[in-house]
Amino acid sequence: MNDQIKAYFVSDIHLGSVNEPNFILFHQWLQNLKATHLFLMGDIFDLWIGEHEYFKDKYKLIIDELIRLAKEGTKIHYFEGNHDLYLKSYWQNELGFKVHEQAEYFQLGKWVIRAEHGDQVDPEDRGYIFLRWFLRTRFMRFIAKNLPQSLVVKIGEKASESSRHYTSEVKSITTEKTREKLHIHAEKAYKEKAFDWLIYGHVHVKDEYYIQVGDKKVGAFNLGTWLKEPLVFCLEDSGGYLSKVSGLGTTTST
Ligand SMILES: [Mn+2]
Repeated sequence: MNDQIKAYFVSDIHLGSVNEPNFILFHQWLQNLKATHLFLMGDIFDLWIGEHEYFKDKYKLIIDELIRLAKEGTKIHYFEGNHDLYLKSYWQNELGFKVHEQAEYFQLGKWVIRAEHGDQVDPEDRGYIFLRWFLRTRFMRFIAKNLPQSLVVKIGEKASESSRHYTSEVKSITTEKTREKLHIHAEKAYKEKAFDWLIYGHVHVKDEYYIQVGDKKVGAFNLGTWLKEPLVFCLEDSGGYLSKVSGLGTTTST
């Protein structure tokens, strides 16, 4: 075992049924993955709420691969998105992965990483900020845990659908505006606490931005969404890059 890092970041896959091309692609990619770290950056599943059996059954193939990877030494982190919520009880307490609800910093080799889902990027999005707070109240956690599973799935699917419409609507009208907001967020976050890489998703807009700091450049990369293009971010000691996932788990530089 050497000290070299090979960390992968994926976001906004929005996995639905097991027959979907992206499900098969992601599953194959996991089967072939060799990584020191895997960061699931949120909205991996189009819907996952709490620890209901429905989700564990539906996504068993994916979970089995993640368990295998963890056993073989890959450190797995899962950031909650707005389609996958209340993950701690199952994903952290039972499976042993690290679950995060907001931005976190990591030291990976020589790099300092800031990672976050990205749903807190837009301070003007007051409707969503309220919803995010509301969904994480004790009351809503209680509801999600104690309602019958079939009802949780039904309500969740409706909410997931409107959230996806909301996201794509807000973002498609204003891709340029979205990019602007991402860049403002990156600059602001850097001033609060320095990092070498900022990795996020949520807005469904692939973006590679560099903050100029003296004579060095700091990367702020948005992973976009697998609904448009199956991208992963790979970080090694030599640097980081976005790469496209194609069949049989191979990745190619973009
Ligand atoms: Mn999201």
